[in-house]
Amino acid sequence: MKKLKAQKTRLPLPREEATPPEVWLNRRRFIKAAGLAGLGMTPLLAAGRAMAAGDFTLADTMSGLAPLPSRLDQDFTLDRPLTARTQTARYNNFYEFSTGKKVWEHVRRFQTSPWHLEISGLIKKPLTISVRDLITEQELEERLYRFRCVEAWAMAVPWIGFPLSRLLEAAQPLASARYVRFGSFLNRSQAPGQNKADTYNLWPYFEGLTLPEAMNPLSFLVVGMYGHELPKQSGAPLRLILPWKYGYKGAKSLTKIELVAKRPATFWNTLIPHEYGFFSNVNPHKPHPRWSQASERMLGSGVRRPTLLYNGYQKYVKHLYRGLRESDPRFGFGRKG
Ligand SMILES: Nc1nc2c(c(=O)[nH]1)N[C@H]1C(S)=C(S)[C@@H](COP(=O)(O)O)O[C@H]1N2
Ligand SMILES: [Mo]
Repeated sequence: MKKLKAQKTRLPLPREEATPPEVWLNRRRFIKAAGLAGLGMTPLLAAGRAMAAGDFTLADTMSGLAPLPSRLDQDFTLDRPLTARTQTARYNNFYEFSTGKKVWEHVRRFQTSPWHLEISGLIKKPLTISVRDLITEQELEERLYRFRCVEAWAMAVPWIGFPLSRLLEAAQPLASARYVRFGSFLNRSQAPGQNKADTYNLWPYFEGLTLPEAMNPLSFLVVGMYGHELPKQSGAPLRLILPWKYGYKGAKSLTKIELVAKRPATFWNTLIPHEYGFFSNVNPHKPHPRWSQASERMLGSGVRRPTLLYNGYQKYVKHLYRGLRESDPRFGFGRKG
């Protein structure tokens, strides 16, 4: 997203074998049956040893992540192989730590436990809950989702979490609540990117959805991936995943969910309004001002695929946007994008 800098179309990364979803599912079954969740770490440690920042390796960012038992949601099937776990761990967007992709090199000091999520605003039941309690109290699901960054790279990931609607319903939104605002953490001593006095200095990261978008069954609060807790660089301990939207709509390392009456401002839209709109649904026909969105490049394999409208999730979300322009007063008076 760096302004004024063209995006590279190829990654200088070695190819790595991705996993067909069937193999992932069978492996999960095997691991569950044998109680061997730790086994999944072995190839990863081998790969991580070869990548080090000083004495800190990629493997260090993933060792010690607790396995998270979950139930596979069979509704979400993939049309492509899963992205290898190490690829999703070593190529990230997380501007609190770095404007480059090797975020993992900068997360060592980041403390993600204990962690609290606050739900506030136009609701009957304001609530602050620890992520520990969320993980033990919520029934966790595993969902295989496509993921698309606005920069035209993509991945396919087995996320673990639960529908955002569950928390919102428990909070009991008032009739006046029309939007949901999301806020990430602020910790300048642990997140080096939050000290930079440059154009990105709007911390903490903030995003927003309409209430119907937030209540959509696809909107997923994520606490894990690949059978384990989230690595720090992937937005530990809690992030939002909205598979029909560009990746930046889903805030990582979430601390706040607030129900509001007016369309909230968002981080990227505030910084570069003509490039990053409020809705930002994946759309091959709407080019970014600086690049095409017609195709995407899979992390790891480098395979190019045609971009799917709503990232292939139109049956779940199309109705939310029928006949609606971003400037529609029903969606409040934000800036167009
Ligand atoms: N707090 C926060 N959340 C964020 C970002 C960020 O910089 N800070 N980047 C966004 C962008 S642009 C993308 S593509 C995804 C990247 O998630 P990943 O690194 O796990 O692939 O996180 C999104 N959420
Ligand atoms: Mo992104």
